[in-house]
Amino acid sequence: MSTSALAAPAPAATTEDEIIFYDLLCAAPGECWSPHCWKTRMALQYKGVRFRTVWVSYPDIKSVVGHTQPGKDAPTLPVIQHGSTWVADSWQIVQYLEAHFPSPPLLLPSIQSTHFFMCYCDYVLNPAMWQWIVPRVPAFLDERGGEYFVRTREAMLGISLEEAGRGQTIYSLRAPLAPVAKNLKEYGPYIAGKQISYMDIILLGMLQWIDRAEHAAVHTILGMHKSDVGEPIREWYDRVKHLTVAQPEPAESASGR
Ligand SMILES: N[C@@H](CCC(=O)N[C@@H](CS)C(=O)NCC(=O)O)C(=O)O
Repeated sequence: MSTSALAAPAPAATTEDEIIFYDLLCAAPGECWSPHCWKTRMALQYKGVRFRTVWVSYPDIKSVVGHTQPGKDAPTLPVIQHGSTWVADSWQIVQYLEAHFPSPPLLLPSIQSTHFFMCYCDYVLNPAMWQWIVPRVPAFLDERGGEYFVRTREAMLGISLEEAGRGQTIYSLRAPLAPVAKNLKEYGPYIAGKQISYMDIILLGMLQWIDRAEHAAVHTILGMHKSDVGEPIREWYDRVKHLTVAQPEPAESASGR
């Protein structure tokens, strides 16, 4: 595991038994939206780790946590700080949490299968809906975050976000979700089998992002694999949705500048 255990220039006040979680700000204060940050938030909550959130707007990520990702032009969140240790990237973070807070376990049934599922979501599910979601993101971001998002994504795409989204529908997720539905039907009730695991959290993180963009779209997705024997994705969602209930905690903004 290669955690970014780097010395911080000015660490926020923290203790060995509390984690500081750097999450992405949006227009609704104290509400998580990013799929990757949701993964970390749900993992912290599921493991019962004591943590406090520092909300960071997109344009402030570099100044707040850039030191955890040396050489990266556009560093990313989530990042956590545990005492003097900083860990960047949701995948590194869950491995750190598993090592330091092993119970209840999340990397089930194995780290390799969890990694495979994460890659499936990152390289297949996410790209299948990215052009659908991208024009919907600025509407729920804070003003500075929204400006940053439009500028950087339009530069990346070479076209406007509206053009990128033209003709896209959430039904683009139907085919790539079919293996998940089939697997749930054969081996559920959870994605990894009999127990909740990080795989459930990964997919839930993506659905939380979609929910923030367009609430009705999640319901469309949940019904996509309906058959005469049931609705495996909806039934799974009803079983795991409680993991997304954000726990109350004192919050602090790093970007109220
Ligand atoms: N592989 C990273 C990806 C994280 C990521 O892409 N985060 C986005 C927000 S969802 C970000 O911080 N982007 C910063 C930017 O685009 O400037 C992880 O799993 O943590």
